[in-house]
Amino acid sequence: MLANHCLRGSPHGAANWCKVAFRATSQRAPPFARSIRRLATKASRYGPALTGNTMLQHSTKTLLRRTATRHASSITAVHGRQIIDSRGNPTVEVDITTTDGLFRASCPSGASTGAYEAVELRDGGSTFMGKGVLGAVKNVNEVLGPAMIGMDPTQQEAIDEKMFALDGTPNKGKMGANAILGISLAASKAGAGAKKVPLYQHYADLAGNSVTPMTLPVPCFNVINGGEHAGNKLAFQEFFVIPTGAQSFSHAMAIGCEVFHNLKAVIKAKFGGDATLIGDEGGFAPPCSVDSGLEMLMEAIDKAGHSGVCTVGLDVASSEFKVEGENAYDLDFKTSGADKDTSLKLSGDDMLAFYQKISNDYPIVTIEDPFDQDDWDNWTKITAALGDKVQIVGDDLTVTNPSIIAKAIDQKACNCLLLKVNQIGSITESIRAVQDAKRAGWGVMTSHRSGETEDDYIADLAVGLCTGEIKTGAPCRGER
Ligand code: 2PG
Ligand code: MG
Repeated sequence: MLANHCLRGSPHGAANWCKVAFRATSQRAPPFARSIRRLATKASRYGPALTGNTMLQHSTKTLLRRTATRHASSITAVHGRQIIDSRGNPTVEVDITTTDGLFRASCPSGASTGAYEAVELRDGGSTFMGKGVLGAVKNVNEVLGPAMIGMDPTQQEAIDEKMFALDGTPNKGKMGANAILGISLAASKAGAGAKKVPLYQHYADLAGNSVTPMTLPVPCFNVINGGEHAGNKLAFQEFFVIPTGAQSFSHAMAIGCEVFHNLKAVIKAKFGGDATLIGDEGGFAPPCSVDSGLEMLMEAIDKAGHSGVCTVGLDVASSEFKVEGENAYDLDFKTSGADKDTSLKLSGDDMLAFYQKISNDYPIVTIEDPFDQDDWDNWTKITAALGDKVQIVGDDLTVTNPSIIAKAIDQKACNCLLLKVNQIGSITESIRAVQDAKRAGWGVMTSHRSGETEDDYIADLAVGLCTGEIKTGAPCRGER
């Protein structure tokens, strides 16, 4: 069953593909992707994005109802520790104990990080290649955590604001966004626990969203990995297959898996078995170009019998290959010396022409980070040129930061927000970012990071914040 009311007000033609966000049915998803599995078992659907007074009224009513029926809860202990993420790098995990039990959360970490993201505190030195997070853990255990004792975990904004005050910097550079987010996330789970509601319900309450009806998001499967996420020469970072014509979330999952396996066969036939090794997000990392990657994707969709049901998308992550000081992008940025193909250095106009061409040649519905995070002119150009039929997604551009989102709205630089909570470092600011994006009529895609843990809160964010779209990598590897 399809819901046609999510993301109401998305201005661009590509909004149609969002209309297939799924109402949950009783179906169960395959057991490989924890976040996706949780979505599939939530028998709920969400309503249209709310604005202004309506949002406030819903929020107040819902909160009053909930607080009236629950016992007061308070935080009795906070404990942080260092754990290892999906890429073998340390990250922060936090346990919050309340009068209702123990609640655990962990922070993800990016590779193609935006320059304006909140500061992820790393220890430096030689241990773990300088990537240890013991300093951030110390801040959790000795500064932020003790300040949380006695607080009500349902009061997310008060919790986050207290941590912002203790940090005192505009980018969380003192305590570390990884320390603050670890507590913010764990507190949100404790808040849901105190209210005895699922986490997605708590996020919906915090955002002032109507809790019923709810809808599951359309999964965007990143089945070809390039850029900073893979050892191949491919410049573009992510190639999505998107089952926009699926009838339900479990149908979408089946389609994603079938295309993934068919793509493996297509790649093997073309390049041999070695080329079916995978990148950081579980997608294949073949030695292909952008065109041949899209071509193989279409072949796999066709072979799987899903032509007409699937569209495709890209995360270019172009900040990684912008040529410093020039209006140019180096699509052969991973090669140096005599082997470098200089014909792959394209100007901003060439890039735009390329996006226009591939959007005509393939059923592309979404393009993320088509230009560098500081290349505002080209962002505005592509949104004017293609935004009616292709969703233009800000990731490194907007870094889930309400003040940068305001600039992007003003400059009409994109029409969709990529939601990554660790870019900004708290649940409260992430919710604000989503609300601002929706008020501007943008779409919102909830996102994992390329370095992940098995924490599956993004599934709840996607449902509770009514984002309608989610990307969690390929249907391959447990953390995806
Ligand atoms: C992205 C992400 C996730 P990273 O660019 O959108 O796919 O990658 O976490 O490396 O920034
Ligand atoms: Mg991105």
